[in-house]
Amino acid sequence: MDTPTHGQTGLTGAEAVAEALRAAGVARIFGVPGGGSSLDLIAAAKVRGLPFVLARQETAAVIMAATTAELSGRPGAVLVTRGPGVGNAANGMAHAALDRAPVLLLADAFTEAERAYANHQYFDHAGMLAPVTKSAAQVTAPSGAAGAITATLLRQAMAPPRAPVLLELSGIATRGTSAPVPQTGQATDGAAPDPAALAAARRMVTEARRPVLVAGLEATDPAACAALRRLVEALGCPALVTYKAKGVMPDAHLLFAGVFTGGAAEAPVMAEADLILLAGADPVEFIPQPWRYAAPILDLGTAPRPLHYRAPAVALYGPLAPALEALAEGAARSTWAVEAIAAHRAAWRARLANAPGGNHGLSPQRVVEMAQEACRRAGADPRVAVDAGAHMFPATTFWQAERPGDLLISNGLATMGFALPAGIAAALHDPRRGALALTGDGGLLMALGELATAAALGVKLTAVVFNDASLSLIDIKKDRRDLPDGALGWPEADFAGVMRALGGLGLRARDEAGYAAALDQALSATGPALVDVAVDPGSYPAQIRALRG
Ligand SMILES: Cc1ncc(C[n+]2csc(CCOP(=O)(O)OP(=O)(O)O)c2C)c(N)n1
Repeated sequence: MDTPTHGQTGLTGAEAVAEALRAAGVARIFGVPGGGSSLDLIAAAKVRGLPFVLARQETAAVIMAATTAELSGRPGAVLVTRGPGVGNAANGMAHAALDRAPVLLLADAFTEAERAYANHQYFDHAGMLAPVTKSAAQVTAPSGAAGAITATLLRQAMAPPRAPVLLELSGIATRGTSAPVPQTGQATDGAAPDPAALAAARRMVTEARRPVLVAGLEATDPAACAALRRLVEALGCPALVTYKAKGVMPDAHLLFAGVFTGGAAEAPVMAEADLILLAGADPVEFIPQPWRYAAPILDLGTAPRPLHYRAPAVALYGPLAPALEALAEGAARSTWAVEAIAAHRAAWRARLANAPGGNHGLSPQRVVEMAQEACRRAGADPRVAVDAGAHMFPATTFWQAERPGDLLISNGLATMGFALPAGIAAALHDPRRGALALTGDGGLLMALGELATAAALGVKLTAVVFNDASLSLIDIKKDRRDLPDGALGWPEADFAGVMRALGGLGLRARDEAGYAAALDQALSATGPALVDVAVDPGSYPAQIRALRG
């Protein structure tokens, strides 16, 4: 066991790292510890009032940290053991990379002395994670620079485009000579936009008669969101949101025109544009289909994009809020009529509607709508976390968001197993609002252990499982292929029973009346609850055709 070396001044490496995390505004550390440095770090963090949240699996822990980062605007932190801990965290890190979340992964590592002989559990952590990390560093004993190294990594993670970073720790119980903890600067908000690019952008906006704005993940920043709404209202133009920007323009807003994925469902309104204004929309948010529109693009973003679907005519990169504010100032009204925008919105919703449920279960659309109706009845205002799968289409279309962060999703990576850990993190972040996790049964099975995490924490979380005993999104794509039995599905599982066994409230619903009653009961519970609801997947194929073309 590492023991602190006394007789030297300054902090231990673990203390210096914990101080740097706290100075950067990290809210809590998630993870699954190993026996080495991660234990030192948990203890040092505890003394500094920084709680540790034990997850059941490392990728879930990274998703929790990434979600906390998205919601707080501060870096997320997660600690894992060396070897398998890092391996298990890799998919979470890929999520953080492609969903632009500033997460610091703190991984136990071998000391220099151990590296001379150790093979067991050793692989090159930084090499394995290189494609999904912006930077990586090590703290090895004894190091007086642990605080500074941590602060530098956190700054890099927060610098646009935000990204995960890796810090390998060994021997951090040792006291360094001195370890001053520098203040971690927040992302440089507020810098004025480049005058030439701004002038070009202004000209484009002024000359456009029918602009359409697409808000993306970078516009969830509160100042950017406020400025974006001012710009849209000044232009009186349709505004669409990506999945991650749900709520940047509220679904109930007169100028809200739908969700933009780059697919077919939103094409009619986009096709009428004479200017497409991408506002903080990262190309990672669009589905891999060729760009459909001829209108020139004005690209506003926090940082240049390495790859575009279509090269923008004008680009303005830097802090988003000042750029949007500068464009809103003096922006003239477009020729769009609100009635035309309302017609587009209604037609978009109609195209994506699910058919009524059948013998197999409820309409997926009704599962979403009824969940929101039940929240209103209960006076509840939970954030909603959505998993990857066919159920995400009704969830992202029919869940009505009002503010950024109302809907959480893995979109850049689109990983299954997201909704449950994200919901837990959202409920910890804001216990008053709590969270709903909307998940397919396949996605839930990938993160099932986190039901135990939710139960142990007692968080206000309701998981709604769209139970169709299959990987429906993949089933839709099988076409005429003759697949063996069991390739895309399984015997129906009793998730309510699983939830009860793990210490939460578990309920099962097989019709609308039963579902409404189960939701009421779940939403009035003080701790976590799970509603296992049978859904009829029959209308997914038509929905995905309407969505993607
Ligand atoms: C980790 C991971 N593995 C595989 C996939 C590919 N994939 C996307 S959706 C899906 C099926 C999801 O099934 P389920 O969770 O039951 O939701 P449903 O489609 O039935 O709504 C699969 C396998 C993925 N996105 N993420």
